[in-house]
Amino acid sequence: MIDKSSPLPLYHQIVEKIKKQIEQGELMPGDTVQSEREYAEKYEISRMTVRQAITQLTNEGYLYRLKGVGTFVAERKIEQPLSGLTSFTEDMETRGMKPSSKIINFEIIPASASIASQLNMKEHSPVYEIQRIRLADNEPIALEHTYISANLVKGLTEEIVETSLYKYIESDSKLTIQNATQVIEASIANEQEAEYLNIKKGVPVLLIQRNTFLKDNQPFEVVRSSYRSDRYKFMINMER
Ligand code: 16G
Repeated sequence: MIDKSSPLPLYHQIVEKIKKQIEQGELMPGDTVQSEREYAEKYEISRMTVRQAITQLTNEGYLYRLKGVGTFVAERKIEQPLSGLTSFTEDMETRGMKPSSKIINFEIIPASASIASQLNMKEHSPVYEIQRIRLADNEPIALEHTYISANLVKGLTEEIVETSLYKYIESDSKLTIQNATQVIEASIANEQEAEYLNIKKGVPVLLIQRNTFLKDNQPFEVVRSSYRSDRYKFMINMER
């Protein structure tokens, strides 16, 4: 119930109540939430207070609004820890989700000056250029644009990159993936991202660039990925 004598603001109590209903599965992804008027009547509070709560839940990604249709419970975001150098396949399997990939492009091309310098190779050396949509439980989560040094990683095929690139590199190629640097920026979906990720053009996406190294600091991979910001968030533990 709502406790009007509590020092906690009323809108905050509504926020907590709806969050609890979502966490306990009483409200499921895709469910419609009650209208402002219904909540206001139920709890005998003003519609303004309800609106404030719904706005906060929308901003936090728990709910989403469809103009003229209603307010719905959003899918839960995948929370990705930023510790440990893991692959998409490993990340999804750890959560009990089924990873898969759709290949948009797979070819060997001569490296551009920028890619060559990041991969520590001569310009025009051969690199695999791979574009994949990464899916979790058949839902598109990220669009990855990968360059792999073809001098270091040999024998890659389209079939292999439909599953796990890292597994192939470590198990079949017997190379050791050691470390990576990763930069995360905010961006907005362009036409291609919108189409492949099943989102609207112009909505926020998380842009990630990973440069990955084998042992002895040999760069083998440059990846630019766009992650759906409505389905993905990053988490980091900090110590002091
Ligand atoms: C992750 C990596 C990507 C790597 C891929 C390998 C990020 C931002 N990117 O998606 O750099 O190429 O895993 O996944 O984490 P795979 O082994 O499943 O092909």
